[in-house]
Amino acid sequence: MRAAATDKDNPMTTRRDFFKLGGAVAAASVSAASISSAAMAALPEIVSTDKADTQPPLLPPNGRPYNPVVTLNGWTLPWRMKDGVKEFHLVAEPVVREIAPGMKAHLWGYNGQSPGPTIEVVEGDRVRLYVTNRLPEHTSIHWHGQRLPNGMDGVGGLTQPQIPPGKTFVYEFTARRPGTFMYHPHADEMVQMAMGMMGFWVTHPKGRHPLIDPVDRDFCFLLNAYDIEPGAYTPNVNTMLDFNLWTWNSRAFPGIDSLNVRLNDKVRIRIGNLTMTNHPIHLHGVEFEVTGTDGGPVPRSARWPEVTTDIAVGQMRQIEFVANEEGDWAFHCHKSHHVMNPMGHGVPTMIGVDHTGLAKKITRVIPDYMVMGERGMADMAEMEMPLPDNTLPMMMGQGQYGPLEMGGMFTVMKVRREQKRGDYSDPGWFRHPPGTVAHEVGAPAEPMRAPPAAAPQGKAGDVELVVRKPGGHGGHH
Ligand SMILES: [Cu+2]
Repeated sequence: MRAAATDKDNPMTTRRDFFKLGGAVAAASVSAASISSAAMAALPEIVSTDKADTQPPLLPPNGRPYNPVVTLNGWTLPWRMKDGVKEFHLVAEPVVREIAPGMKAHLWGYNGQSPGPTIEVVEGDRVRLYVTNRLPEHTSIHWHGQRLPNGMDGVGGLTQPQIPPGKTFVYEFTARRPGTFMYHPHADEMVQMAMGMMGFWVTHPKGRHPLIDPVDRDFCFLLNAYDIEPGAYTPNVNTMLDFNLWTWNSRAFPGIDSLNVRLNDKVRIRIGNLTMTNHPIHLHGVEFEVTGTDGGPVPRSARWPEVTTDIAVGQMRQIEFVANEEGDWAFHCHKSHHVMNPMGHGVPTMIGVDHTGLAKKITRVIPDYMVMGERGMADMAEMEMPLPDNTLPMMMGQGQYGPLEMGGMFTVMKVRREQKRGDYSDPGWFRHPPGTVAHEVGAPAEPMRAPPAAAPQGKAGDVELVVRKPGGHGGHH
């Protein structure tokens, strides 16, 4: 695994050599300090996972109480309380992430997975974060959105020396502002974020907050994107825009778990965008309000109802609503190419093209030739096409009524009356009350047509035309 992830290693040599010069000078003067190997023994235990399942919320074993979040296809990092300080240990390392059943990616992440574990603390907590670098190149961690001493901001070269491979640095600050944050490297960013290095951070309010309501369910995830050629395992890190895997927490539908909710629960969903483009995130069934961003809670007077909210690059949004409609509600990015898995590109539009005869001629040369897309692309969801190893069909996912024709940034919010408080398990498909599902009716009768209007003058079909030529004057005076 390690070897596969280091194939982008060579171009880094120059930068690493540069670090060797700069690091020694900088280390003495900054607050993020290297830890000696003797001190390593005293570090918090490394907790990691190789699973891509949604883990149950981590109830705080100590410190101020709070209502924990649920990370979609992720987990929360346990901490060690030491002299009143919450100590976390993050390990930056190559990981294997299942993007969806049938496809694994060789990514970089933290503590066994990409994204890394969610960090949950409480407003006012003193937080100490050890970061061990097991990558083949240097790294750093920026704590996006936090108020902290400048030397803890994690911008390699600017506020600290880079963390060299094999070394452990420590960050320490007080979580001053409650809200929705994330962490990611500020070192060789294009490569390290394209490889999946990122994680969520939630600072819960201490006690009641005038702008932060208690909720029954609190979900979080990051938007990310990869360019992994069908059959390959490692992302192309130079891709600027044309990604082929649009993911939530490094999972593509149907690999993204559903958000399982009890009827009438108050629900908060926190989302951060670390892709290279914006994502209009759309929830069916209810209206929501954006109650906060990475800048903090939104004043109540500035909230309005929405069913879609656009999340720009580097932004975070938290949405809230009461889940008072039962059902299986789609929840997805509204860019239609972002609810697709690979192979959707470079195919000409064939809708309306009659292939009859043509296909027959081609099959004389290519026996298993198959016409795709002359009636749209929906047939592809039903097709069992031979795929290269380790990729996903472009549309997949099965619902109770057939193929969902979705991939990428799509999942379902399942709202159920019988779901128990605190139960996040999947209740299965919604059982619709009789008579409430769209259904076929008998063959339509001949459409009613209005009788042809009697033309007052001239023959029927005589139409007066106004002809305009490009660049010229109107042809009718
Ligand atoms: Cu999108």
